Amino acid sequence: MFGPNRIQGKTVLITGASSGIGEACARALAAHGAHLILCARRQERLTALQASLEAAHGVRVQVYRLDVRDRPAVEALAADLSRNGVVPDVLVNNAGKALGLHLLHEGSVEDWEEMIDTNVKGLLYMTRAVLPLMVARDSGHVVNIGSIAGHQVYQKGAVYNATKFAVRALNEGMALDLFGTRIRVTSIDPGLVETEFSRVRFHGDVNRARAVYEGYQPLRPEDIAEIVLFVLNVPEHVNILDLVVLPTAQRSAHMVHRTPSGG
Ligand code: NDP
Ligand code: 8X3
Repeated sequence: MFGPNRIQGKTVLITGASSGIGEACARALAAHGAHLILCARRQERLTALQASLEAAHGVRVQVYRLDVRDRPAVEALAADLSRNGVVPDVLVNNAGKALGLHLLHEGSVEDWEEMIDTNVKGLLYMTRAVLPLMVARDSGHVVNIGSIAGHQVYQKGAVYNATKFAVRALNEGMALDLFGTRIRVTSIDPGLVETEFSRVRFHGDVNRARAVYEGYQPLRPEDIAEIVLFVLNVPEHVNILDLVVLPTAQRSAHMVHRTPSGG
């Protein structure tokens, strides 16, 4: 991180903090003195993370077992924060997934619904619940985790692509609707990051998931966390609206340079 630490003492709410990019963001932010509100469905993972971050960094970490698709639960979380006088300085809308890789006419409607409900509606529920708290005090920062898949469509990915195109539209729309406020809005749009993402996409097929990351150096979740830190740490008059981040070996959603040595 460059310059002074502007993250220290801030309160950051992260969805999908039990794994991958969300977990890496939690670790990086805690190491820089941020207090955390961590949400995901696998509460036992969050509780372990909470204990280790509190012990290592002396920050406050609250955990919530939360399914972002559950609108009443999302609203209850915001009400709970409000009741306790907690206003997140930062909301990281990270929870998301791809499910399946199929031609549209062969795809699973259940997979489509889960992707749309999580990536689009869940992000909207969180934003609708938390943003009014930021607007009321005219400060805050929303970081949406989009994807290169929201810039370029690839075959068999249409529905995941559509959800990430939606995230890009919502990011832009949020920025416009917050015109005149001091609230910043950023989308971080990664290419291939080695997390549980592909294991989830292929419904637990670990061999197929591993193959996605073979023959090149994919991004690590820590790379994205470092970029989130950077984006949050720039001075208040600076807003990074949208940032596409790819592995050096990846030049588009369709082009990944793989070699036998994986170099
Ligand atoms: P992971 O599968 O490792 O992490 C996904 C996180 O989302 C988990 O913490 C999971 O927690 C949480 N999550 C999933 N469903 C829900 C839900 N209904 N409610 C609450 N939390 C949920 O994947 P990544 O870290 O890679 O993915 C994070 C984000 O990054 C996603 O939005 C993804 O689309 C995006 N992305 C990923 C890329 C990649 O190549 N990995 C590239 C570009 C973008 P739990 O299961 O405990 O609820
Ligand atoms: C995740 C990256 O290329 O699998 O958003 O869609 S990709």
